[in-house]
Amino acid sequence: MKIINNPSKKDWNRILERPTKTVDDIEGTVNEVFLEVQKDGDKAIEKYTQKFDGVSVKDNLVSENEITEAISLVSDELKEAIKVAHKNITVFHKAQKTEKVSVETTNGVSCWQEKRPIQKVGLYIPGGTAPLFSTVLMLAIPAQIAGCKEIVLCSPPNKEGKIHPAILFTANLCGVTKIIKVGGIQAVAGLTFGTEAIPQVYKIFGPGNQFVTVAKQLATKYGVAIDMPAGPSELLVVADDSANASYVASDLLSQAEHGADSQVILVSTSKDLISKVDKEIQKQILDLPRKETAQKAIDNSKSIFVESDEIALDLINEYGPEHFIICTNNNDFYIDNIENAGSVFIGNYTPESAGDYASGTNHTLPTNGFSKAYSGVNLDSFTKSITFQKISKEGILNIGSSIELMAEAEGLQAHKNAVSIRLKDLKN
Ligand code: HSO
Ligand code: ZN
Repeated sequence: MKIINNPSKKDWNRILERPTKTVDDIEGTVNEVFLEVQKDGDKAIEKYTQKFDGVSVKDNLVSENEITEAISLVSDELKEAIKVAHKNITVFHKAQKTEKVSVETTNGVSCWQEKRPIQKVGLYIPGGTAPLFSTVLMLAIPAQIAGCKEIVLCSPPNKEGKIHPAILFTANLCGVTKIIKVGGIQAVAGLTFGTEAIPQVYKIFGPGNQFVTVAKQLATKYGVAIDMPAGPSELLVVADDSANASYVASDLLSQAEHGADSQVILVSTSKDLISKVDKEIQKQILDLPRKETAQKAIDNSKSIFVESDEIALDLINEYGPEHFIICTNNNDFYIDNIENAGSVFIGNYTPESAGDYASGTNHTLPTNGFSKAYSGVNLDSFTKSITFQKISKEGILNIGSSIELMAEAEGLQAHKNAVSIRLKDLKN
């Protein structure tokens, strides 16, 4: 990792810059696939699955038989582990349910707010080098708790035209209503327009490569909501001499192995810790099966020495990490004052992997500084709030003249009339 010593504030932005890629050339392809899926439906889906995934899939709906087969292929040990995670994620997300909010703002004027599930949601689970069945838990569990009626999961088929058994096992465990073997841009386009095989949905969730990310953005132009703009994984650790350097190194590597474009940052008030962590990374990385990927990410990553916790905090809030690990003598200072982070992990025994899999929190989180304005996926991501109001005769007498005056002042006579006509009756 590159070591940066006490950088001045004006350099923070440059130092903390994320590895970016250009999307210009992708947009053309995404547009083309969208237009074709909109026009030709499943025929276009089949064509692009052949083209991008290199496999011919005639019937892309996963059958009961395929699910039964997948269940038999997952080891009992792994099934148990997934169930432990399932339980904790369920407990945490069920606890996020809120009561209806109801108040009488003025005598006779009742207002309330209630949440309703988004009826149809699409969950995208990437294929590729790591089959992220844990992401199925993170998306399908809150969708089910929220009460979404249609939960459609799309994931790309491998060269044998199959989805990884652990993904199918987990989807089945979490009450996914339809599983479709389709990935990439064509999956997002299918969920956006609907085809005979793929239901149209109101909101699309889940991570993916750049193509999926750009496709999700295009989906919003057609009126489909998305969870958040996605980007490569990030982790920022703040640690001092109270931290265990080998634990810190293991955490940094855990995010680095996601992709060459992952970004991991260590911020510390201790030069000694920085050098210990660096040595540990070099040692631990040798044993990783994904060491090449991790090394590329580490090459782009930074250790930043700062002189105080206050400066560290400032810098971290400026960056807004997706994952933030705190391992210092002063943990409460960071806990109380962190403004921008997707998910926070505290102390020597809270590895980020815990939140990735099994502690109960969600791992679908805002990257690329979006933690300044976005929340990670949570129960509310699968609901929307509806407001209600009921006004009595007394209520309209109480607020009617204010409405009349405001409507008049905005030049909206019909608005005023809707109140005046009632007040006149009530006053007679
Ligand atoms: N850290 C990833 C999630 C993940 N990790 C899935 C392992 N499996 C993005 O938050
Ligand atoms: Zn991870």
